[in-house]
Amino acid sequence: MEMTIRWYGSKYDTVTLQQIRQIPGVKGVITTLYDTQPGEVWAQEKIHALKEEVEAAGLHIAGIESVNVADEIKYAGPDRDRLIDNYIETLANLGREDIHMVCYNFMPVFDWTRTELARKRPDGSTVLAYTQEAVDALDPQKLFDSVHDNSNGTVMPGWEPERLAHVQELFEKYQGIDEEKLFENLKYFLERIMPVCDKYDINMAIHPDDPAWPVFGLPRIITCKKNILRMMKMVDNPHNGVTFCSGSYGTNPDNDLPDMIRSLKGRIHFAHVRNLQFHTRTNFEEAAHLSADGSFDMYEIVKALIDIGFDGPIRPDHGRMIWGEVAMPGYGLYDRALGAAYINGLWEAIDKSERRDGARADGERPKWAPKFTG
Ligand code: CS2
Ligand code: MN
Repeated sequence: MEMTIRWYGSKYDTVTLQQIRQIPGVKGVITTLYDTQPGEVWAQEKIHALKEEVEAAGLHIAGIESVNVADEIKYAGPDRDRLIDNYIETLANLGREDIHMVCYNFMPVFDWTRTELARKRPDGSTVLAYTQEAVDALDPQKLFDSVHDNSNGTVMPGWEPERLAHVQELFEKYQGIDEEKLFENLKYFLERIMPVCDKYDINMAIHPDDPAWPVFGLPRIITCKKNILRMMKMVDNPHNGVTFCSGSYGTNPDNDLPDMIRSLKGRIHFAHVRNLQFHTRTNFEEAAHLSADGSFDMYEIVKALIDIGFDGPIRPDHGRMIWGEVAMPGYGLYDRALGAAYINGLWEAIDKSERRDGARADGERPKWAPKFTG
């Protein structure tokens, strides 16, 4: 695996590349052209400039999150072929710049949904949280307004004001789109983009729907093992893969995360590792990455990734807001840095104990030889 941090670009992120560079083990960022709209072609010069900026800071681009898919592709509107052509051109431009992993999602209208952006935890940190009751009591426009008003002056990914200014109209476009239709539209999209992915060796990594069930009556399909395996099979190309996001699949406690990871061997191109704390099945909040702070056994998640030989980029996901930081909710520096350090620690411990202790059951230890690196 390669430890990475998501970075929104110097114009949009409160975290700098120089800060990211100082997190132990981080050499790669996952980034995006945050000022492009879904459906637009990403110009190669713009990608190149972003790459140069990242490289000047001693880092590299380990992948893109996200090249967003236009709603019109998701609901199969009359303009979808032109929009897919644009997507293909964007992928080719990324490939020409030697970028080989693209995260995206296929959620109608909204990206992830949370009902609170700053729920206070007993230790005074604040986190993103979700209750079904709050969603049931709100209409989509109100939810959008509250996300917008509570994002510390930042634009939350997937909640772009330009697109969501017309929430009601967007909802109407999805009338008649059920799970089956959405699967069909995803298949159509994937079949059209696979040739360019093959040509430039681009791994597409679909992000799961978050939460992993329909919200506001909109269908959601990337939610569980059965559906994700159906998706892998329906376009059976290794470039058609997934982002394994523990916090998103984990919103449904019936999802056995280590088992899902094992069943996706070879098709996980990107991993988001984070923890949640459940109060009830539909009332949860995000937690520190540490197992003891939330509901998940993070050791088992990391172990499953190691067991399948996962070697793609991995990143801590949403962090808590701590130590007085003011940043995009979920995307401050401090708690994500703690998360990266923790995941790195788990990884090193599990990896070494499996490779070394497994091979040295007789108790022999490797020679103690601190490295001099000059
Ligand atoms: C999510 C998403 O992983 C995350 O941080 O909150 O915003 C994710 O980036 C998108 O769904 C990927 O397209
Ligand atoms: Mn995620």
